[in-house]
Order: sequence, then structure tokens, then C-alpha cells
Amino acid sequence: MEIDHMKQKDLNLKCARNVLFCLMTMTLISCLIPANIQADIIELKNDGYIEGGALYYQQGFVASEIMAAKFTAESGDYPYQLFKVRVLVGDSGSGGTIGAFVLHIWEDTGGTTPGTALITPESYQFTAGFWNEITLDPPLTITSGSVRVGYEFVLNPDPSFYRDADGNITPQTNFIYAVPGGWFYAENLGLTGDWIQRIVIDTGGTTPTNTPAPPTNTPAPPTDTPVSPTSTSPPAATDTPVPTNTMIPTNTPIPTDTPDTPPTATPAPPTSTPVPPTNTPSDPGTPWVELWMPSHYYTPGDPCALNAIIHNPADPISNGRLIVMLILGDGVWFWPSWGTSLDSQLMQVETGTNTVVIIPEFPWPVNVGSYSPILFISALTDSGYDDFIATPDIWNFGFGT
Ligand SMILES: [Ca+2]
Repeated sequence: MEIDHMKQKDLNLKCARNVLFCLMTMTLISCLIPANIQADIIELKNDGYIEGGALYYQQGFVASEIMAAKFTAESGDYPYQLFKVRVLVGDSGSGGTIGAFVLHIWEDTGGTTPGTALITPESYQFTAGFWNEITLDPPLTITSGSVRVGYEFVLNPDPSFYRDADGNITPQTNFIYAVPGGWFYAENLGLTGDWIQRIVIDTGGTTPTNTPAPPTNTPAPPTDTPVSPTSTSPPAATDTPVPTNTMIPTNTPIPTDTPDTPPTATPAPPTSTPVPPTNTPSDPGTPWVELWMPSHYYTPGDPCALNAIIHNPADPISNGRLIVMLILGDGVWFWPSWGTSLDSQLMQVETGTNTVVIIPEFPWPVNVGSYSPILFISALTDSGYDDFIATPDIWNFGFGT
């Protein structure tokens, strides 16, 4: 999630157009609402992005991941009608890439996992380089609390989304649903800016009992949001499965010997397409291991690192064995020696979150070709390798030029 680069998008003309559309829409809505009800249209946002200003394009997403944000109105604005969502969409070029995304809206009652779904998820096509808007018909009536709006990637980027560049991120407000890994606060994956997505609400002024007139007859502004999903042109060109020069972090012995101690307690490496397990333990008391890297794909200069995070909701564990395996082609290497024989590290696992830096951050080198998939698998066993004591995890990645 951390691979990104500054983009000074020249959105001035497009933004001017969108501001105009917004004004037109608000004017039309005002005209449709009876005079005795004072409509109060408010845009809720977390980001500090100013039209035409600096922003960061967020790379590193893959299909089925979700970019989401939580919105909370002022206490005096409830109940309100949520009638529009807006999101700034970009690509790594000069704009124009079209991609499909599934819109989700949930209740947000705190924590990383969203609450009840408020709409049936539906797919829309977005165009990079524009504010993309979806009008909810009928609008959602929100009587209290927060909502979370999420955009799920149907395909790998491009296009993707932006975060702001004002140097701060609102805590516990921006989310990423990672595959694998599940829900995270974005700041916990290293993000430092708020997602540039917003919602538009009608607080209905001082007469909340009357149903504010929905913008039923409002001509939809010519935004970049076709109503229904159709075919998309997949711009996914990430994995190039042609192994040339394979790059392995740090010491990489030539894989000749097979492990002399059978790794009975390690999970079998997947053969074809890895289907990562979820990190959600079925028993809330069961510890689980979470692998984390900044991205699933690296090009020269990208920051690369690997952490193993052991979540332990139960009592401290003495003499746990943390196993981290690297699987590349037919080869298997074991941290911390990165030898081909079974290796691990005995450790005390405290209650709570235990982060172990497996590979410190380094810039991805040049001239190492391309390869994928590469897998890291991590597990925690007892000292005798007899039993898992934490749910394992898998992270897959690749690299190229
Ligand atoms: Ca911010």
C-alpha cells in the first residue's frame, strides 16, 4: 500500500466543470423543495484536498480490495438524507483509464470491521482524472451514527484513488480491506493521508419530520458514472510470470538440500494460484499471524519490507516458534537463516500485538528482472513443531520493471 508517488494532477479545468455541475445540482434541488422546508446540502469529507492542489495517487491495491472511509455528521444534522457519494479517481498516466468498482455503504459502529450493509453492493464504471459521482435513488435516511463508504476494486489498478497531501491522516477514519488480511485502519498500513472521497447529504434544515424532497427530477449531471456496470477494459498488467533473474532478499543459498527436519508443522505450499486464508480467527481467543509488506508488486526503487505480526488475544505464550518461509518456484527458504533447512525463532509472545521485523525496509533493486508469484508463509508453533498455536498467514507478491 505504500508504493506511491507525488502527482500534481492538472485537474483545474475538470474541477471547474464539476463545481459547476455541483452548483447546478444544488440549485435544481433547491427549486424542487417546497419553500417551507429549508434544505441544507452539506458535503462531508475527511480529506484536506483543495481542488487543483497536491495529492498522492495510491498504488498497491489489487482486485477485491476496498478503499473505504467513515463519515460522521455534526450532531445537529441528524437525521439526514445521504443522496450522493463522490470520489476522485486517477491512474498512473494522464487520466482517462476506466475501471469498475463496487460501491458499498455500511453502518460504522467503530472498529475496523463495518456494520450492517445499508445498500445492495453494485458495480459502477469510473473514469480516471475526474470526480466520479453516484446518486443514490432513493437516498438513505441516516438517523444517527456514522456510515462507511467503500469502493471495491473489481480488477487490479489502474485506475485507483488518491489520498490527500496535507501531512496528516484522521485516525480510525480511513480503511483498507486487504487481500489477504481483511480490514485495517489505513494508518496502520503506513498511509499518511485521508482518502479523497466524500458524501453529500441533505440535513433537511429545521424540519426533519418532513421528508426532504429527493432529487428525483434532477437531471443527472454529466459526471463520469454510467449507472450500470457492463464490460470493462482490464488494465491489469501486473504479474509477468516469466522468471528471469530472480531476486531474493538477503542471503539466498542455492536450494540443493532438502530440509533434514521434515517441516511437519508448516503449511503445505500452494501449488498454483494461492488462495490466502483470511486472518479472522474463528475463535476470538485464538492467536493469529499476519504477514505485511508494503505492496504485492515491486518495481525498482519501491520500498520493500516484511513484518510478521502476531496477534495474541490470550495469555502470553512462552517458547513459541515463529516460522517464516519463502517459496519461490520449487525452492523453500526459512527465516532467520534463509537456509533451506527448517528454521525458526523461539520467542515470547505477549498478549496483544507482537510485531517482528523479518526484512527491514530496502529499496527494490534495479536490473533484477521480473517474477511472480512469490510467497511468504508464516506460522507459530509450539517449541517442538507439534502444533500450530496461531492461525498461519500467506502473502503473495511479484516484481518487475
Ligand atoms: Ca489529511
